[in-house]
Amino acid sequence: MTLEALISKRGPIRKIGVVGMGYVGIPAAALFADSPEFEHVFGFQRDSPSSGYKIAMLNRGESPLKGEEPGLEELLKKVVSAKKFECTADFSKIAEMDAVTLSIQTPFKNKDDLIPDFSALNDGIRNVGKYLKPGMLVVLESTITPGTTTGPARAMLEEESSLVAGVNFALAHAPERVMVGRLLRNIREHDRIVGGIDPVSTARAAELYSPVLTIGKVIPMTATAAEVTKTAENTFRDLQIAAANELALYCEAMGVNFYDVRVGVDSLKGEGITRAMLWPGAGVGGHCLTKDTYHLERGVQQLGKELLDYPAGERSLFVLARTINDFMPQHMVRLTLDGLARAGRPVKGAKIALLGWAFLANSDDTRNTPSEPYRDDLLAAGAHVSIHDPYVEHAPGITLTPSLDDTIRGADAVVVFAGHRQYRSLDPRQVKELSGKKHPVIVDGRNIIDPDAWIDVGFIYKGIGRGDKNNHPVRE
Ligand code: SAJ
Repeated sequence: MTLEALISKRGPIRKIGVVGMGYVGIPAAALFADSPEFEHVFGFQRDSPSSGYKIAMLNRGESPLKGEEPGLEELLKKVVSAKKFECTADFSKIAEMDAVTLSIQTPFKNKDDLIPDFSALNDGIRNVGKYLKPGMLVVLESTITPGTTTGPARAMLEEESSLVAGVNFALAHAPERVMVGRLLRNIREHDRIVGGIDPVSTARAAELYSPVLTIGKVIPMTATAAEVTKTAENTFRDLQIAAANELALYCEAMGVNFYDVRVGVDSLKGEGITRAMLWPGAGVGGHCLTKDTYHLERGVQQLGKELLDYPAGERSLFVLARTINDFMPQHMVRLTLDGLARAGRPVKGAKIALLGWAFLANSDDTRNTPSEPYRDDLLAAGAHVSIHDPYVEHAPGITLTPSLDDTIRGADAVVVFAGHRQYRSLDPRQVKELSGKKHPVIVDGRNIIDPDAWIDVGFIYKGIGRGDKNNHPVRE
């Protein structure tokens, strides 16, 4: 019997399994359960010491996710009390499902070798394979290296089930595009890339996702194209940021205000001509842009092998973009040292007030924060670094100073790393007073400081992209 016949024999998708109760799987399961088209949803979660607690919480309709997620808790309570969703560690129930999605994280083992750790995802895939039945649909939602769905994932599912993908079961990749803080909205409103290993799998996966989309629409393609889309969308964002960072460094070297140039370049609009220039800054953090470029690179190395035609000996533009973005915290060190030198202050023993540990403005997310390499370099240079962040109470390996005044008190340099709204209203006079210095240094990594207001009260100003101000006369 063909896959199409197996699927039509099974009829419309009614029972759905979601493997991995994390920030992607939980809202996805709740939205599937809330759709009248579907009968029942199981959330599959390993009863492990670190995350087994989620099972009981979810079955009480409570969300184990930290941070605000508008609408999620209410939705969970609704679908649990309607008995349309339940969480279980009993993976054998997968055998009763019509469709199973896997939303399991794929972090990198360590920041240096950038090899992804697929072990948790592979465990999930093997667990699904063990209970796979003819006519079922399996969808991978995790961010994966292009070639994973049609390669290792397919192989593990076939090995565990003795079934054949595309013949006995459907297989697809539908990458998640959610942002913490707007999980439900993103799933409902973002267009959904749906890539099957064959057209029948793509169609079945489109049937699974269409009911949860409100303004978003399904964009069908092959599984590998879907993997490339997900990694490329972040690679391109990282590239755009790197281009802005490089131009900002050039502007500083040429004594030019980057932000004037940006307005100028942006003015060439119309007839579809846009430059979409993003913003330079103290660096690029987070768990998306810092990794997805390397997934894409590994994909082309594995899938493209000798087939890739590229300028001989040249390294990837995308990897160079990563290098430029990762250079920005070092540039912030340079701006700080130049400022201290102008103030006649050796860096050894200097006090640095580091404002912002989160990687994103007005967020508590500290993953891969660019503040960390900056802080490490300043400590290595013999400075004292006190760290403040209004959204972060604690982070591994560092001590945060809760009070902004205490952080600034006695500082030789105040360095803005995150564009938190609280820092936009800093008063230069008060900060100078608190510093107790004749010429304290202010380094602006996120373009939120007005240079003249601080220079006028005696600060030594340094700002990313501000070649017009970085060598200003010091006000006595
Ligand atoms: N950044 C800059 N200049 C910019 C924009 C960002 O330096 O012009 C820095 C930020 O300070 C931050 C880092 O880059 O350190 C990442 O910022 P981000 O706005 O890209 O935030 P992320 O990392 O959370 O990106 C996520 C991604 N979403 C998913 O992977 C589902 C990304 O694809 C989205 O474009 C982005 O959110 C978004 O638009 O909110």
